[in-house]
Amino acid sequence: MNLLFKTSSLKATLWQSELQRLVPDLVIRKWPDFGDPGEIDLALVWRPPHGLLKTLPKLKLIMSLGAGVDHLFEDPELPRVPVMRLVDPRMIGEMTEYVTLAVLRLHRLDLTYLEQQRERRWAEHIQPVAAERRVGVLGLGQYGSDAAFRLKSLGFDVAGWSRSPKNLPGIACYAGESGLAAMLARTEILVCLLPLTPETEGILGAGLFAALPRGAMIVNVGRGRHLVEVDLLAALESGQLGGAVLDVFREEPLPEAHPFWRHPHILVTPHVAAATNPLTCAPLIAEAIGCIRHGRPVANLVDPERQY
Ligand code: NDP
Ligand code: OXD
Repeated sequence: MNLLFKTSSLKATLWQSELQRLVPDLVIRKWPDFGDPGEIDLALVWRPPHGLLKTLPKLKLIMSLGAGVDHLFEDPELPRVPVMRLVDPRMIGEMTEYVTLAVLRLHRLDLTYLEQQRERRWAEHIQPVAAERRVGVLGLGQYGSDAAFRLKSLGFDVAGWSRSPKNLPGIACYAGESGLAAMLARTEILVCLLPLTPETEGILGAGLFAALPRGAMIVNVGRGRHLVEVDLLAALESGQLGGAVLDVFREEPLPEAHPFWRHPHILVTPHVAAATNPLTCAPLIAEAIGCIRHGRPVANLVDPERQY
């Protein structure tokens, strides 16, 4: 089988050696010089150029080099070929670490104390305990539910929102349009772990911020296009929002002149919440290739209608 491989990862060499070790007869064709498009059976890609995948007539499976698949569905010429995403427990654990740290930092007023330290100002603020802090998680899928359970185990008062109704022990679950307003009204720290789809793009905007209690804080680890950046700046300016931890951005890398870099109430990380790891993800790819070879159903296929 011939695999088209396109990545910008620093771990490309490790990816290739792991795939070759697990599937010795796999022919890995690295983009952009991948030879005859007519020979490609499988694609393992991150942000392929629009129109590339439709030039592969024998393509049987598109595999995302990440959990998200928005980088595939944004191609207007994406062929009607099954799309698989990575569901890796290691990545989920990393994300939960990131979200826990971000929520704890906001909960413990870290941004305020960092600002005070810069100004050498000694001032104490009232500190609620976790049980008195209401956290809301947008998206209760692989990542959102794991993060919600961990936050709950730390004592936070946790709610979550999804498209379909859920029943997760210890988590107040809300669903659909009507559920969103109810969850926002009780949320002091909001975590976005939604996939980016036409329905969720721009969800973190002025309307949503206004539905949160005054001074609420947000963590965005979904995608940059969930957030309306000017609305965040306005909400921080007016005091409607008290702070934000952001890992994903409309433009990545975040441009040097972007106001988020220097904003005293924003913490920026460079899209590192959960990194794709060749040692744990290559076995998932090898398993999918085995399924294609033997006509078995592939796990973690994406619904093309929902786009996640
Ligand atoms: P899943 O597909 O497992 O879960 C998605 C969740 O979002 C589901 O609960 C789903 O509801 C809910 N959802 C989707 N659309 C809507 C909607 N319109 N209204 C309400 N709820 C909705 O995704 P994952 O948890 O695996 O991943 C989530 C995202 O995390 C990825 O798509 C990616 O963008 C991001 N990510 C970011 C990383 C980083 O490093 N920053 C790393 C990895 C992922 P339902 O359950 O009802 O279907
Ligand atoms: C992913 C990501 O989707 O790293 O896996 O953002």
